[in-house]
Amino acid sequence: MSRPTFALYFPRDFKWGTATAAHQVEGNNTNNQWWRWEQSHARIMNGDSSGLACNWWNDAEADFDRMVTLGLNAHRLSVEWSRIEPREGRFDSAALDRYRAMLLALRQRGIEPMVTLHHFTNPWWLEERGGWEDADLVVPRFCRFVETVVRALGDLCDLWCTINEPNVYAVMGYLSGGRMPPGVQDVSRTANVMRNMLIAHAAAYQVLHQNQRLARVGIAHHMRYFEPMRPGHPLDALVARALNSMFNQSVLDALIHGKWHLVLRRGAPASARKLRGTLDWIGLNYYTRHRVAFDHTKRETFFSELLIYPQDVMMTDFNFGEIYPQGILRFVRHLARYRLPIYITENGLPDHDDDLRPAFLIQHLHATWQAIQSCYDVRGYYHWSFVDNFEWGEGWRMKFGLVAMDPKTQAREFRRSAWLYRDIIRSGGITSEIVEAYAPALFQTLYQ
Ligand code: IFM
Repeated sequence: MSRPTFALYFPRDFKWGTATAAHQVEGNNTNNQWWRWEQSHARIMNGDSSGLACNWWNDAEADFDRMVTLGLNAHRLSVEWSRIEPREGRFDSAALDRYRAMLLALRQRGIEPMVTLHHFTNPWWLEERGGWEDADLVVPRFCRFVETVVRALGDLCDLWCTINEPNVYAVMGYLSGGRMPPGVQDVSRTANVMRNMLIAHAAAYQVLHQNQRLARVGIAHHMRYFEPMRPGHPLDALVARALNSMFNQSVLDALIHGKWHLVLRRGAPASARKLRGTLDWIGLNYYTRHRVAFDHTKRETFFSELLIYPQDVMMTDFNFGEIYPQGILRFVRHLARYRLPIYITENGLPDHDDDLRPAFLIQHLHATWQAIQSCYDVRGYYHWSFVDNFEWGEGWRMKFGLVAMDPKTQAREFRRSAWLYRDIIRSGGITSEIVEAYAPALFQTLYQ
């Protein structure tokens, strides 16, 4: 007996995209703190460094052509502050021209750009003076940079993402003790950096609107799904709730309600009132679920994470995280209360042999579709990432791309999931034929 057919269609104007960040793809970004950090090989897995990355500074257009092959109509990329302002107050018009050329090339291919203004990297001149630790230093300089960018590129882009993952930047750089520069481990400095990034976001929001009437400004907010390691254990539940509040909710409460969370208080913080209402849309970067437990031996944070997962739990390569597609739906449901458009600004996984990605993609898009069915205003999905790129401290070993790339030769090859994404985009959604062809084991779950 033949199987029934079904089609889960997305809205006609849905943005089908991918996402990248300047330092991870451009190559030879020698003038920021990450490049310097990479020069000490012990810090990056396998002694890797970003090097030529994916050679986008010279030829992003070749990958933009490949995006056309897949039928993408959106791409999120970032501009590199250290290229545009290599020395304090000196702006490089050639760098801005190169970004103009990239945005134009995307538009000519029918791909709408979303531009991120800060994605983990700082010009060295800023970092040397304390970077994001000093609000008086960084906020006005970030605003001046943003103003320069919107004036130079505003005719080609109106969808702006001010800052990528302030919580990840702060935690990885100032709490993890070495996963990202400057390699600090200090709770209060972490909170301070996160707070300064949110202040800078709010200031940049005003700058963008003052310079572009129709600017649509948001943030890419990384949300992790925290659950107690031992279900029903009160202290684990407390830890999960605290992490959710500090990592996920604090950013939203600051930018939507103008409220700091307790953890963001250090000394006498400036009022958060100015931050209220500084989002035109919310970007959700969603990857994984984390099971956490109270741990009194962890003096700074009081929690530890489950590292060995039971057999039946789906994990990505290198234990990057647990695959939990329902998380997308749950977070969208949570975000919907703010009545703002939502973009899934990142979602993906490291999967070098592409054996997990097809099901991952279908399941996460299915959860997104379910959210849209519930009338939640999800406008687009940007898969992380288009092409394998430099994954920060993990170097080149984590393969996030729909397109595989060998950093030694720059050779590219579409992975099977690239064709899957193309077929979904072509069909306007997930059809039973697509599920049969790429992940037949999911058929029963999707057909309900
Ligand atoms: O590669 C990163 C990206 O720069 C920020 N969000 C998470 C991705 C995967 O780790």
